[in-house]
Amino acid sequence: MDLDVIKQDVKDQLTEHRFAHTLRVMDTAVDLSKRYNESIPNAKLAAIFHDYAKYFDQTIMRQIIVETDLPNDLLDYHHELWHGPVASHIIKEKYGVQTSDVRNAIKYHTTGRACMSQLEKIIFLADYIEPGRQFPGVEEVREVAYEDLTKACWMAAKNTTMYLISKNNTIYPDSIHAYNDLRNQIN
Ligand code: DGI
Ligand code: FE
Ligand code: FE
Ligand code: FE
Repeated sequence: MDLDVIKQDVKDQLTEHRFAHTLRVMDTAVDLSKRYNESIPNAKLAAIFHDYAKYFDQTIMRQIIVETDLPNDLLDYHHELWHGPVASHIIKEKYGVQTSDVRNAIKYHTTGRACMSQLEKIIFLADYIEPGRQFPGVEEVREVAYEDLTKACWMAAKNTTMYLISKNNTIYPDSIHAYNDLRNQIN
Protein backbone atom coordinates (compact mmCIF):
# COMPACT_ATOMS: atom_id res chain seq x y z
CA MET A 1 0.00 0.00 0.00
CA ASP A 2 1.15 3.49 -0.85
CA LEU A 3 2.61 5.51 2.03
CA ASP A 4 0.76 8.67 0.95
CA VAL A 5 -2.57 6.82 1.11
CA ILE A 6 -1.67 5.50 4.56
CA LYS A 7 -0.70 9.01 5.68
CA GLN A 8 -4.10 10.35 4.65
CA ASP A 9 -5.89 7.52 6.51
CA VAL A 10 -3.82 8.19 9.64
CA LYS A 11 -4.49 11.92 9.36
CA ASP A 12 -8.24 11.19 9.31
CA GLN A 13 -7.90 9.29 12.62
CA LEU A 14 -5.94 11.95 14.51
CA THR A 15 -6.05 15.57 15.56
CA GLU A 16 -3.86 18.00 13.66
CA HIS A 17 -1.51 18.20 16.65
CA ARG A 18 -1.22 14.41 16.94
CA PHE A 19 -0.69 13.98 13.19
CA ALA A 20 2.11 16.57 13.25
CA HIS A 21 3.69 14.59 16.13
CA THR A 22 3.37 11.41 14.04
CA LEU A 23 5.20 13.02 11.10
CA ARG A 24 8.00 14.20 13.43
CA VAL A 25 8.27 10.69 14.89
CA MET A 26 8.60 9.38 11.33
CA ASP A 27 11.38 11.84 10.46
CA THR A 28 13.21 11.08 13.71
CA ALA A 29 12.82 7.33 13.20
CA VAL A 30 14.26 7.65 9.68
CA ASP A 31 17.27 9.62 11.00
CA LEU A 32 17.89 7.02 13.72
CA SER A 33 17.49 4.21 11.17
CA LYS A 34 20.15 5.77 8.95
CA ARG A 35 22.49 6.05 11.91
CA TYR A 36 21.93 2.47 13.08
CA ASN A 37 21.38 0.76 9.70
CA GLU A 38 17.76 -0.14 10.36
CA SER A 39 15.23 -0.71 7.56
CA ILE A 40 13.87 2.71 6.59
CA PRO A 41 10.61 1.37 5.06
CA ASN A 42 9.92 -0.56 8.29
CA ALA A 43 10.72 2.48 10.42
CA LYS A 44 8.39 4.67 8.32
CA LEU A 45 5.56 2.16 8.50
CA ALA A 46 5.86 1.66 12.26
CA ALA A 47 6.12 5.41 12.90
CA ILE A 48 3.19 6.43 10.72
CA PHE A 49 0.90 3.90 12.45
CA HIS A 50 2.23 4.07 16.03
CA ASP A 51 -0.53 6.39 17.38
CA TYR A 52 -3.24 5.28 14.92
CA ALA A 53 -5.55 4.17 17.75
CA LYS A 54 -4.79 7.10 20.07
CA TYR A 55 -8.36 8.44 19.90
CA PHE A 56 -10.24 5.18 19.60
CA ASP A 57 -13.20 4.83 21.91
CA GLN A 58 -12.20 3.09 25.17
CA THR A 59 -15.06 0.62 24.88
CA ILE A 60 -13.90 -0.40 21.39
CA MET A 61 -10.30 -0.78 22.55
CA ARG A 62 -11.39 -2.85 25.54
CA GLN A 63 -13.39 -5.10 23.24
CA ILE A 64 -10.45 -5.57 20.85
CA ILE A 65 -8.15 -6.45 23.75
CA VAL A 66 -10.61 -9.01 25.13
CA GLU A 67 -11.43 -10.59 21.77
CA THR A 68 -7.90 -10.89 20.40
CA ASP A 69 -4.71 -12.40 21.74
CA LEU A 70 -3.61 -9.03 23.16
CA PRO A 71 -2.77 -9.35 26.88
CA ASN A 72 -5.87 -8.83 28.99
CA ASP A 73 -3.85 -7.49 31.92
CA LEU A 74 -3.65 -4.22 29.95
CA LEU A 75 -7.21 -3.65 31.14
CA ASP A 76 -5.97 -3.47 34.75
CA TYR A 77 -3.76 -0.50 33.82
CA HIS A 78 -4.30 2.99 32.46
CA HIS A 79 -6.20 3.17 29.17
CA GLU A 80 -3.36 5.29 27.72
CA LEU A 81 -1.45 2.00 27.39
CA TRP A 82 -4.02 0.44 25.08
CA HIS A 83 -3.55 2.39 21.84
CA GLY A 84 -0.26 0.76 20.77
CA PRO A 85 -1.38 -2.85 21.19
CA VAL A 86 -4.74 -2.04 19.57
CA ALA A 87 -3.04 -0.32 16.61
CA SER A 88 -0.75 -3.32 16.11
CA HIS A 89 -3.86 -5.47 15.73
CA ILE A 90 -5.79 -3.04 13.49
CA ILE A 91 -3.01 -2.57 10.97
CA LYS A 92 -2.82 -6.31 10.37
CA GLU A 93 -6.57 -6.58 9.87
CA LYS A 94 -7.14 -3.36 7.93
CA TYR A 95 -3.86 -2.82 6.07
CA GLY A 96 -2.43 -6.34 5.94
CA VAL A 97 0.75 -5.39 7.75
CA GLN A 98 2.20 -8.79 8.65
CA THR A 99 5.80 -7.89 9.49
CA SER A 100 6.07 -8.81 13.16
CA ASP A 101 8.95 -6.41 13.83
CA VAL A 102 6.85 -3.48 12.59
CA ARG A 103 3.79 -4.64 14.53
CA ASN A 104 5.83 -5.11 17.71
CA ALA A 105 7.42 -1.67 17.38
CA ILE A 106 3.88 -0.24 17.36
CA LYS A 107 2.60 -2.60 20.06
CA TYR A 108 5.36 -1.74 22.53
CA HIS A 109 6.00 1.91 21.66
CA THR A 110 4.47 3.20 24.93
CA THR A 111 5.87 0.74 27.48
CA GLY A 112 8.84 -0.89 25.80
CA ARG A 113 9.59 -4.45 26.94
CA ALA A 114 12.54 -6.75 27.62
CA CYS A 115 14.66 -7.72 24.60
CA MET A 116 13.44 -4.98 22.29
CA SER A 117 14.58 -5.26 18.68
CA GLN A 118 16.52 -2.39 17.15
CA LEU A 119 13.38 -1.19 15.33
CA GLU A 120 11.39 -1.32 18.58
CA LYS A 121 14.06 0.80 20.27
CA ILE A 122 14.08 3.29 17.40
CA ILE A 123 10.30 3.84 17.53
CA PHE A 124 10.27 3.97 21.34
CA LEU A 125 13.04 6.56 21.29
CA ALA A 126 11.76 8.57 18.30
CA ASP A 127 8.41 8.94 20.08
CA TYR A 128 10.25 10.30 23.12
CA ILE A 129 12.77 12.67 21.47
CA GLU A 130 10.92 13.99 18.40
CA PRO A 131 11.58 17.75 18.23
CA GLY A 132 8.13 18.69 19.56
CA ARG A 133 8.75 16.97 22.92
CA GLN A 134 9.65 19.09 25.92
CA PHE A 135 9.87 16.62 28.82
CA PRO A 136 12.34 17.50 31.60
CA GLY A 137 15.55 15.63 30.72
CA VAL A 138 14.72 15.11 27.04
CA GLU A 139 17.72 17.17 25.90
CA GLU A 140 20.11 14.78 27.66
CA VAL A 141 18.42 11.86 25.92
CA ARG A 142 18.69 13.61 22.53
CA GLU A 143 22.42 14.05 23.11
CA VAL A 144 22.87 10.30 23.61
CA ALA A 145 20.41 9.13 20.93
CA TYR A 146 22.89 9.09 18.06
CA GLU A 147 25.77 7.76 20.19
CA ASP A 148 24.16 4.85 22.03
CA LEU A 149 20.63 3.77 21.08
CA THR A 150 20.21 1.41 24.04
CA LYS A 151 21.45 3.89 26.60
CA ALA A 152 19.14 6.59 25.23
CA CYS A 153 16.17 4.18 25.45
CA TRP A 154 17.12 3.34 29.02
CA MET A 155 17.25 7.04 29.92
CA ALA A 156 13.82 7.57 28.34
CA ALA A 157 12.39 4.53 30.17
CA LYS A 158 13.87 5.78 33.42
CA ASN A 159 12.53 9.33 32.99
CA THR A 160 9.03 8.11 32.11
CA THR A 161 8.92 5.63 35.00
CA MET A 162 10.17 8.18 37.52
CA TYR A 163 7.66 10.72 36.24
CA LEU A 164 4.79 8.22 36.55
CA ILE A 165 5.87 7.25 40.08
CA SER A 166 6.10 10.91 41.08
CA LYS A 167 2.46 11.21 39.99
CA ASN A 168 1.48 8.08 41.99
CA ASN A 169 0.62 6.18 38.80
CA THR A 170 0.88 2.43 38.37
CA ILE A 171 3.64 1.03 36.16
CA TYR A 172 2.85 -1.67 33.61
CA PRO A 173 5.20 -4.67 34.05
CA ASP A 174 6.62 -4.36 30.50
CA SER A 175 7.78 -0.83 31.36
CA ILE A 176 9.76 -2.23 34.30
CA HIS A 177 11.08 -5.08 32.16
CA ALA A 178 12.21 -2.54 29.58
CA TYR A 179 13.98 -0.44 32.20
CA ASN A 180 15.78 -3.47 33.71
CA ASP A 181 16.74 -5.09 30.41
CA LEU A 182 18.01 -1.86 28.84
CA ARG A 183 20.00 -1.18 32.00
CA ASN A 184 21.59 -4.64 31.79
CA GLN A 185 22.47 -4.11 28.12
CA ILE A 186 24.57 -1.03 28.81
CA ASN A 187 27.81 -1.12 30.75
O1 DGI B 1 1.04 8.44 22.52
P1 DGI B 1 2.11 9.45 22.88
O2 DGI B 1 1.56 10.59 23.69
O3 DGI B 1 2.87 9.94 21.69
O4 DGI B 1 3.18 8.74 23.83
P2 DGI B 1 3.19 7.31 24.53
O5 DGI B 1 2.40 6.34 23.74
O6 DGI B 1 4.62 6.95 24.77
O7 DGI B 1 2.61 7.56 25.99
C1 DGI B 1 1.28 7.69 26.34
C2 DGI B 1 1.18 7.86 27.84
O8 DGI B 1 1.40 6.64 28.53
C3 DGI B 1 2.17 8.86 28.45
O9 DGI B 1 1.42 9.83 29.14
C4 DGI B 1 2.98 8.07 29.44
C5 DGI B 1 2.11 6.91 29.74
N1 DGI B 1 2.79 5.67 30.16
C6 DGI B 1 3.90 5.11 29.65
N2 DGI B 1 4.24 3.99 30.29
C7 DGI B 1 3.30 3.81 31.28
C8 DGI B 1 2.37 4.89 31.17
N3 DGI B 1 1.32 5.02 32.00
C9 DGI B 1 1.16 4.10 32.98
N4 DGI B 1 0.14 4.24 33.82
N5 DGI B 1 2.01 3.04 33.12
C10 DGI B 1 3.09 2.83 32.30
O10 DGI B 1 3.84 1.86 32.46
FE1 FE C 1 1.58 6.59 21.69
FE1 FE D 1 -7.16 -10.79 25.08
FE1 FE E 1 3.43 9.02 19.84
